[in-house]
Amino acid sequence: MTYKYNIFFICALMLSIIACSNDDDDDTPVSVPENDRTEQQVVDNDSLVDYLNTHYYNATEVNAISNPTVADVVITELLEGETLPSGTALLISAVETKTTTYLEVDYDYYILKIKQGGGSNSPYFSDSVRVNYSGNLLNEEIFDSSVVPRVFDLVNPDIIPGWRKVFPEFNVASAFTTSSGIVTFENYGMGVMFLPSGLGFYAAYRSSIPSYSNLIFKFELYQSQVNDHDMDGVPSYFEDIDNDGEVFNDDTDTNLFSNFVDQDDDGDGVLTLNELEPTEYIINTNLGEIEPLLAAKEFEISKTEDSGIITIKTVKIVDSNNDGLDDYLDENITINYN
Ligand SMILES: [Ca+2]
Ligand SMILES: [Ca+2]
Ligand SMILES: [Ca+2]
Ligand SMILES: [Ca+2]
Repeated sequence: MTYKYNIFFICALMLSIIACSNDDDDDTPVSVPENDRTEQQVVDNDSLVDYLNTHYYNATEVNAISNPTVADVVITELLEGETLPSGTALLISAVETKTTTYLEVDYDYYILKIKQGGGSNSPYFSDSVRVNYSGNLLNEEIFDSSVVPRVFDLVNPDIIPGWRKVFPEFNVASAFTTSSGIVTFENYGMGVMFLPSGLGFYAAYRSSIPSYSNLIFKFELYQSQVNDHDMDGVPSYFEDIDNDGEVFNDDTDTNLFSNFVDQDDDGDGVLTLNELEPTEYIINTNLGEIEPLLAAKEFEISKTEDSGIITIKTVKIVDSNNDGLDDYLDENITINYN
């Protein structure tokens, strides 16, 4: 487990350097006046549904591949009067329709799920993910794609909200192998997302992406890593207090730092990390001991292994006065557990 995470971090660091240099081209977003989101969603959804009704993909061919890649999925327009070629599926009958509320507007978006992914976990919306992807507009123009797998923090401001909605619907790879420095992933999540502009870049204009563009991303989801952005012991996905799948709008102490980047969430002077109950587990695997199951609001903050002895440190959220408000969010409780 430790080995896997180390690999992840090293690659994440390397890839973020590559990613940064790639982003230096003339792709700076330009703002234009924003359309009404509800009206724009109607227009966008009409375009998306029309696209899904008039395009098909090579279903039989792709489904026969055990680890299909972005390049294997071919979407083709069904011309007027043409019959659907055998071995293909019309997108409208192959996609799952999803709905979400974002910035108080209800959005429909569509997922073509080709492989669920065989790994045991799915990313949380605030995790970092390692993916391969190719993004194009409805006119087929590819505006961005990864040459090698890239790592993205899904709550980075540059990341579109649609990615936070879609990746948690898939599982990561079941395994990976490394040979001559090349990492190969097995049985990863794979699909295509069809997003309205409101879950994309919306009004922002880039050289290759006009304002209000609906976006299509083909992707392969390899790995994910739970983020705790402020390192306060509470994972970022758990700092979404209103449970709307976004972390930017939760600020318990209204100090303008959202909880996921606030180390003292209730502003009571005791750091969140100190308002959590710490536990250390020592597991001697040489004696056949196994790792404990953690409580519902207990999170691992470190894990080390040495000669078969595993040491796990956790923190647990507590509500010491049982008023339904956890201590780290309760400014009237200031117990310091450290
Ligand atoms: Ca939220
Ligand atoms: Ca705050
Ligand atoms: Ca926090
Ligand atoms: Ca408190």
